[in-house]
Amino acid sequence: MRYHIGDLAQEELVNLYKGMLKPRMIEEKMLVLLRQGKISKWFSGIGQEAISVGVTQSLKTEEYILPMHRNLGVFTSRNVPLHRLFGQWQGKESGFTNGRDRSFHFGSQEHKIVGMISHLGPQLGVADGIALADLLRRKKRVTAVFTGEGATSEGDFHEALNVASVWNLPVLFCIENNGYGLSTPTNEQYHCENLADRAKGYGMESRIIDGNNILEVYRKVSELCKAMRKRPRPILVEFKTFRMRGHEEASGTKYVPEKLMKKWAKKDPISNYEDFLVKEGVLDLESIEATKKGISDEINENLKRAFDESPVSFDESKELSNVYQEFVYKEVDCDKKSKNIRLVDAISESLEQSMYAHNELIIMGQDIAEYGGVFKITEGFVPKFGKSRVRNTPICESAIVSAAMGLSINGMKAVVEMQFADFVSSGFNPIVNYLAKVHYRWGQAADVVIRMPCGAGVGAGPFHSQTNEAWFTKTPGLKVVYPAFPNDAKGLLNTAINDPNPVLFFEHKGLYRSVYGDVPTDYYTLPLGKANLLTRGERISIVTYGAGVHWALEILENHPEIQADLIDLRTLQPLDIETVYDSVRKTGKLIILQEDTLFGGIASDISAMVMENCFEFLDAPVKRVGSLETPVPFAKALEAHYLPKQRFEKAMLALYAY
Ligand SMILES: Cc1ncc(C[n+]2csc(CCOP(=O)(O)OP(=O)(O)O)c2C)c(N)n1
Ligand SMILES: [Mg+2]
Repeated sequence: MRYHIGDLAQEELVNLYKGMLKPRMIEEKMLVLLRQGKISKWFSGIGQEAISVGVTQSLKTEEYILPMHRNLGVFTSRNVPLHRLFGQWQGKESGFTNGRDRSFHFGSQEHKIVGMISHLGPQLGVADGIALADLLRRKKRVTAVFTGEGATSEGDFHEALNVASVWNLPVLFCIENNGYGLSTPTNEQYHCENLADRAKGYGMESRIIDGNNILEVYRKVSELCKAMRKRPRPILVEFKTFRMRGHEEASGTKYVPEKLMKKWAKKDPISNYEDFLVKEGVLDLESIEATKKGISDEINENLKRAFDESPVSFDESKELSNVYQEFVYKEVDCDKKSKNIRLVDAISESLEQSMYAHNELIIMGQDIAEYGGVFKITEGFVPKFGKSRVRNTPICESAIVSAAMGLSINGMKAVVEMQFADFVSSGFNPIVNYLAKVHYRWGQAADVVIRMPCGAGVGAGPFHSQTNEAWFTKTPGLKVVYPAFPNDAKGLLNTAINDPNPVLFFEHKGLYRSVYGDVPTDYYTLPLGKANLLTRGERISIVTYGAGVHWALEILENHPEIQADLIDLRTLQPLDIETVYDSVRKTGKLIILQEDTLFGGIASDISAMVMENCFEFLDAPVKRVGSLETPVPFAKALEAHYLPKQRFEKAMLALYAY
């Protein structure tokens, strides 16, 4: 291996050596502990240390870095205390996740490290968001993010690189090409010579760097970072290296040809560099021994500390309360001046006033800038807030949701407009796996609102009509809001934006331009988790939300004899179940109406909860009404029968007469 010292100072040379030695020695210790059954799982980065260490040392400490499962050297280079790392791997409280997640699945704002989620790809888009925040604040900073060559096959890789290039984000995309993704060799993973060549397709620069040569990594990456700070832009780097151990320790390396192992063993980044430094007279055997002894003592002391710590204990209320970031709702009232406007106008007003209220709120979505979005909700925003805050995005829901997460990590707020709620499936992974779990895992807020134009009755067929709230009410960590009136929509959206937790905000397209209401003209808020009792009656409770509220109101108007409590849930998570219980205890009869198909929907859960908690008060079985168990059909006659309005009327009258 050839090393060029160039203008590197002696101290830098030694720091790079020590920087690589520490993760290597920690790993060697971990392998021993693994064999003794004292730790559970280990993903080895042995042989790849030059990349983690070289890249981290090229960055400034205030610059974010997003490592993967083989990047222990990132953590040690950022001086994460070893007892905390060990505590993390043992599920102890001194770790970073209170025992809730394992290995390198955590972040630390203190160290500007954002750990991976198991799904690999999404963190590439998160890096985009972090870099976007830096760019908007005119901070001359680089964000570095890692991926293995295997994960470059994920759509997230393509999406994140494309967004970074279109938006000129200073992201250093680092591919560690170590020859294998689990057991899959590169020739079964991709079909081009160098992954770096892909950069051209994204309109981006790239480099190939020998990932086993620490001086090469450090010098070249330092240069790139300098250039990117000066002129923000993404760069793709492919580090050529090799995975010297199994995917994880238990799985072995049987499938790796012996020849390859031998070839790469000769290229070990540490022993080669050590020899070089000795030859150059920078190190001698004595100083090497002293360094090793120092690291070994540090490891042993910290290990003892971690082992001595008692395991985390279960505290149910702590577990439950840590799913969400604490949010103290602040009621903002405004004077009574109001205007009769449509649901669509109320949402637009909320967004506009929130943009004034939070100067670091960014709105992102397809065609939302000059075009104003397909529903024209952000029409006229660009002249007021500029294109940097009202951002058109490429068609890549996953990267944009991930980027919104990155904005939140870097202290900003984001609203993402799904063009149609149906398309959220293309951004599903980061929502349910990243945003929903990040606070519970390592205490990071996901300050993101995802707007969901949803619902049927508009003749739009199976892919533009779904009301898919049940995909999200199932997932702890998300909040789900679903207003039926302009007044609620504005106040609840304002609160959703204030709330630092991820909120799915459902907006029924069929109500956008058909429902009017008096809405205060100034900014105000309404609390999440509070249902609204729209009509009062002693004989039956009707629970619904969204379009169902308007169907129920219409049917009650046609049947003035019916004495009903009509409850508009307004938010589904948190769910105001107490209001439902109170009503059922009074009326003894409950019918739940939802636009979505029944199975697995919120109506089923409410029904079960009422059965469990109010059984003695019930005078009849709880009734659920929803759409037919089919996709949403297009033709009017089909759609009318798919939707539950007529079935609801019949079922309600039958229950009333029960
Ligand atoms: C979406 C997803 N699919 C599959 C896996 C299982 N898995 C975890 S790591 C891995 C291999 C990753 O290979 P590569 O990106 O090359 O990284 P390396 O492990 O080689 O560092 C696989 C298949 C996963 N974690 N996430
Ligand atoms: Mg790999």
